[in-house]
Amino acid sequence: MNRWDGLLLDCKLATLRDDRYGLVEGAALGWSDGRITFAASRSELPGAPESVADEVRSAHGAWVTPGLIDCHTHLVFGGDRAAEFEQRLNGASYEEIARAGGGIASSVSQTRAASEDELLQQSLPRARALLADGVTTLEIKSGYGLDSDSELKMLRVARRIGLELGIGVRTTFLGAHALPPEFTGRADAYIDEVCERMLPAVAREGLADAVDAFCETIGFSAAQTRRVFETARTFGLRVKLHADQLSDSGGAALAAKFGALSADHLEYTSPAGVQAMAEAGCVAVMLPAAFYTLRETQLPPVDEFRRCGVPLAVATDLNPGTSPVLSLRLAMNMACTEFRLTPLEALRGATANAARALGLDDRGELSVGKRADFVVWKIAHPAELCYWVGGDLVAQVYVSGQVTAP
Ligand code: DI6
Ligand code: FE
Repeated sequence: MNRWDGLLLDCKLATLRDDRYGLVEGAALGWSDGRITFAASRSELPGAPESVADEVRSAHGAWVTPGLIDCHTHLVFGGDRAAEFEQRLNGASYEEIARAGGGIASSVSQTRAASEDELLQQSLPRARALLADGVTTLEIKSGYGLDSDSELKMLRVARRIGLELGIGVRTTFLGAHALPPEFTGRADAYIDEVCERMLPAVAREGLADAVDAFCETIGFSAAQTRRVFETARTFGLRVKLHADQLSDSGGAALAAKFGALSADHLEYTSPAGVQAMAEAGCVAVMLPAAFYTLRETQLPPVDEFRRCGVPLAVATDLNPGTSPVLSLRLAMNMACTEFRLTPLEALRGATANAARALGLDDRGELSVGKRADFVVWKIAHPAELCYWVGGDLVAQVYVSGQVTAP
C-alpha cells in the first residue's frame, strides 16, 4: 500500500454520506494527493497509524465536516454601500439615493474604476472571511462590470482569489445582472451586447464555469433571459438563475427548461415552478440573508420543495446591496430561523447540495475519492454550526489536505 500523506485520528465525522449526518464516531480521516483515502471508524484502519500515513495528528475528539461550499456570491466588487445604508436609516429614500448615482449603479462605477489589482485587494478580505468561517469552495459571479472589459476583469479577479487563497473558486458570468447606465431604456440592445460580444469573449478566455441572469421586473424579462441561456448553450456552458426573488416571473420553470444547475432566491416561486424544478433535477438555492436585509416577508415554498424532492442549498449571496454577509454559517442560521430548514438540511445545503448546485461531484461529503476539503470544528454537535450566531467555531480548515486557515 502507498502511504497516505496525512491521517487525522480521534475525530467524529459528519460525512453527509447518508440521509442523516452520516455520523462516524471514533473515526479517522486519511488523505493523499489532496483526496480522501479513508473516512471510517479507526478500528478499520489497515494498519498502525504511523505505518499507513506520513503525518499523523489527533483531532482530540473534535467534529469534522466537509468543507463548506458557498454556491452563490457576488463578492468581487469595488467600494461598498455602507454610506447608503446609513443614509437610508437616516431617512433618505431609495429614489433619492438612486438619483444621486447610488444603489447598484454606484457598485458598477466603482468596479469599473478599480484596476484588476485594486479589485483583487478589495475583494480578498471578503473571501478570507468566508474561508475563516469554514468555506473551502465558493462561487463568484461577475455582474458589476456590465461591459466586456470590466466583466472579464471581475472574472479574472475571481480566479486569482482561488489561486491566492488556495481554495476552490467557480466563476459565473452574470452580464445580465442590471442595465448599465449607457443602455438606459435599451434593454434589448444590452442583451444583444451580452449575447454577441460579452459572453463570447468570456467563453473564449475560458473565464466562466456557468452563466446566470437576474430574471425580474427590475432585472431582465423571461424572453431576454431565454436569449442569454440559448447563447450560453451554444458555448456549452451550464446555466443558473436569480429567479422569483421579488415576484413570480416564471423564473423557476424557465431555469428548469434549460436544465439549470440551480435556481436561486425563489421566494415567489409557484407550485408549478417547483414541480418543473423537481423534474429537471434543479437545485433550489436559499438566500436567507438577502431576505433578511430586504426585510422580505414572502417565504420560499420550502415544504413544497421537500414534498417534490427538490434538493435545497444555502448560500450567502454576498453582495454590497442586499447581502453584506461575510459568513456562510450566518446564512445557515438564517435558513433555519427564517425559512425553518433543519440544521441537517442547512448543513447539507452548504455542502453536498451546494456542490451539486455548482455541478461538482468531487466534494461536499467525506468519502474516499472526494477532495480532502474538510473543517475541524470546536463544537459538541453539528447542530451548533447553525445554532450559534457568529462566534469562532473553526479549529482548522483543510483544503486538498493542506491546512489553509486559520
Ligand atoms: N439580487 C439582488 O438582490 C441584487 N442582485 C441580485 O441579483 C442586488 C445587487 C446589488 O444591489 O448590488
Ligand atoms: Fe445574487
